Amino acid sequence: MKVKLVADSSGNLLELEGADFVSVPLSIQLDQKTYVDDENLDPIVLTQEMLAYKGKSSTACPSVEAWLNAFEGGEEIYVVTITSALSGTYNSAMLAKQMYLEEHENAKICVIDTLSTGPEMHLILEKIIEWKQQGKTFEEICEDIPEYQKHTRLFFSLESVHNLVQNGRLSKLVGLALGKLGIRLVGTASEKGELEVLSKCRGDKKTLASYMEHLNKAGYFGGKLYISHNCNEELALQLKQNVMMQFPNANIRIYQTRGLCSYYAENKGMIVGVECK
Ligand code: X90
Repeated sequence: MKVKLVADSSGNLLELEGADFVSVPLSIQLDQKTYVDDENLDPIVLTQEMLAYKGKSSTACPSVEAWLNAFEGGEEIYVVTITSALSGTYNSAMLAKQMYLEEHENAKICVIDTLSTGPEMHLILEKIIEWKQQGKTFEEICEDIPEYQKHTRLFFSLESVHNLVQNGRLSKLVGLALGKLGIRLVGTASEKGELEVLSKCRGDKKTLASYMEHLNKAGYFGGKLYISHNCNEELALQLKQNVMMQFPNANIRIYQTRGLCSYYAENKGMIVGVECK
């Protein structure tokens, strides 16, 4: 059985160690220009152009065709998507699954709605690789993923929610409250897969304290903690330092967000995926 792992580009991954992996891009539209969130996109340039651009902008989920291309050649396929509460990505992947199975009777496809995004998707993908290496079957993996999802969480901090509000992914009221300079919104992916506001903080120090508080509340125990940030390695490194003080053996990774997450997290936004008790 040829095993394939596929995720939409909100997972911020272009490749994945130990797997035959394909990233399926969402796209971002500023003015007349479309940015496809693939390896050719420079998220730093996108962020700069976003800062300079004052007009309307939007995003679009992958087409069914794009998913079908990614599935091609796969016999045992695991598909990891951004939350279906905020994007049509999961739906288009489910349609593609149906079509692929009509053409490939012996193939098996498991589509996972992460009810989250970014680094939490990364954690789930790595867990699938680990289980495959241990020899778990397709059926076992499909059954065990929801169990693993109970032990992962997503936290984020945003300096601007302009693009989330503009695209109807967050209420205008929250956006207004955040309008003041220097205020960051700290939040989490809710159980329903929506944005949930946890606190509003002024400055990096309070933001970091808020992360630590919520990590501890969630039962973070020093396992994997993957930090994706948009042009804010400084804050990511500070969070790493804070976490290491409490959990010296924490498994921490830091990386730049790709296009979709850069667009919604905006300049200086940070998204953190963690394993919890
Ligand atoms: O289908 C589309 O056009 C994509 C829409 C995506 C909308 C939300 C993306 C959020 C990305 C922002 C911080 C983390 C929020 C997590 C909530 C579950 C990142």
